[in-house]
Amino acid sequence: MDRRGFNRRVLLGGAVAATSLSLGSSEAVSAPTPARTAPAGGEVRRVKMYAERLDGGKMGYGLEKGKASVPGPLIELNEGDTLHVEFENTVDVPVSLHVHGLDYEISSDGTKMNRSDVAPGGTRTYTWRTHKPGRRPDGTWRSGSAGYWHYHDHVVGTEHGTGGIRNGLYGAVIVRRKGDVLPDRTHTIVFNDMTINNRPAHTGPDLEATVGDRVEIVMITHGEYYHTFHMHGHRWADNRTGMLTGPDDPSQVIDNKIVGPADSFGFQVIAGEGVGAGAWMYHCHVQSHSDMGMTGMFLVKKPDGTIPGHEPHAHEHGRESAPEEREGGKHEH
Ligand SMILES: [Cu+2]
Repeated sequence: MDRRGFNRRVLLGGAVAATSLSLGSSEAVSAPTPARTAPAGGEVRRVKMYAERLDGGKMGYGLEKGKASVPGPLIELNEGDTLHVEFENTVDVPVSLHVHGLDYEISSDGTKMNRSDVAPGGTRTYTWRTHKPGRRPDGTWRSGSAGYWHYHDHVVGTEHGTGGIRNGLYGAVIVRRKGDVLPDRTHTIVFNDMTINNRPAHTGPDLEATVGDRVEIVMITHGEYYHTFHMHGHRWADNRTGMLTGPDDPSQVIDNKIVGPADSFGFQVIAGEGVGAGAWMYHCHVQSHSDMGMTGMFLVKKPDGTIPGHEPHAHEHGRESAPEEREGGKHEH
């Protein structure tokens, strides 16, 4: 639609329709129905979580025995929710669960300092709470829990969990605010030392989508180095949700973000919006890091399933097949 047509719609009072049309312009990649949004929180939920040893010296968290993955399972909450994590340690050294960004009492800290780690074969319930934003009695504003956070071990190897994190004991936590737009699919990408999700160099993980899908990325960093996360053909807002709230939102729109150990952020993109299907790279933009293999593909398919110009596996020099790891790197639901 040209600008004149757009203005006419606004003048005719079709503000809602015009707004949704303007997002998609004349391209066939916008969602045809209003985005789904997060409900109000306030639920009390329980999950079982296991720490397990994996092949290749790795360790992982899982929601079922024998199903541990690197990264661990994606935990999604709404502001006001409480989560009780009944955690079982199936490995032969103490392991813990330590979360960033959420509310927890010291007994759920997951450190040796306060004996909140779990001995081999033991179990412990960690309780994570979240809260809505609001005004304190003194008039100052208290932020809500909503954000892209993460959890990790804090005791394997050293009292800071350096060995646990290095071996794969980490995962993503998303806390949503009522009204936050929900994605079609969420992927967790962790730059951990010189790996992505503890995978061999040059092996992704690859993220698959169809043009028009609303794809959410949670990006976490661990290890010793700084990195820059870059994605080809897609941009996001550098704010809590990674999305602009409207035309006056002052957040900077970026396609590259510098990150360091224990940082986390997230965003949503409409796959192929304005650019179409393709094998879009994402990678660390520290040049030596990308050259050493900190790179993967955002594989955006046409509705017929094809990707123009992309020969499957053509870019995968020396790629090792590791289907169980590929599964672990994705959280599709
Ligand atoms: Cu890097």
